[in-house]
Amino acid sequence: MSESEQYRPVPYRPPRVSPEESARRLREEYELADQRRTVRHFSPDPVPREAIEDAIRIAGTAPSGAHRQPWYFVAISDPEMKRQLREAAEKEERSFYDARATPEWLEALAPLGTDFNKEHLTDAPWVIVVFRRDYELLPDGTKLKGYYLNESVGIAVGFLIAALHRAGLATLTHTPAPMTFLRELCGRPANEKPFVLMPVGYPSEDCVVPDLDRKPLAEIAELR
Ligand code: IYR
Repeated sequence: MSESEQYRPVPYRPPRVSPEESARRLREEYELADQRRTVRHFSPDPVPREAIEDAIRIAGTAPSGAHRQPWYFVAISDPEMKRQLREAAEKEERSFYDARATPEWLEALAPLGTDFNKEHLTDAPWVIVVFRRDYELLPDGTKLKGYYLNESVGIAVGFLIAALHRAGLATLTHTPAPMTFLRELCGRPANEKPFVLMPVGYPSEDCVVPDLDRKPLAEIAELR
């Protein structure tokens, strides 16, 4: 895609879904969505690479600013790479929990039971590192800027989480801070910034999650 391309619309005729069928699908989708929990205790059971590829393909269907598709996914199953990832992430997290986090932040995290220990990074069969691509470098050296980068990549990650959940796979949305080490570890170029780290797998047999409530509709929305 070069910047000088013109608008050339093509027909779009998705099959119309009846209101009844819509209602049924939405109820079903909510039941499923409400069963999803962020998991911090993973089984080492393998997940086929095709599942990861298919889920990333779904993430790549997300809408994006100016359709620049400003994302790149690195899925890691190599044990040595996961070990290095864990080591680097734990180094950052230790300084976060011991020094950088404000008391208010630590208080907010207390009910989640998180700490610097990131065993999920080596336990989970896959860790997906999502990068935000700030600009495309065209073969002639010109930079093609991305737009609404965080919004676009955030939506793609949402698609990814939902697709994996639907496939019976658990995820953890992990954003070690700072994440700069990920770019080097994954050998990615300077136009890409680490956005999120996502262990993927099955919950371990002894997996526990915090006892959380979700806000009811009336607290998160109003319809006028
Ligand atoms: N990045 C740290 C801390 C952390 C921050 C938030 I906000 C969370 O919802 C969970 C954890 C960590 O991964 O432990």
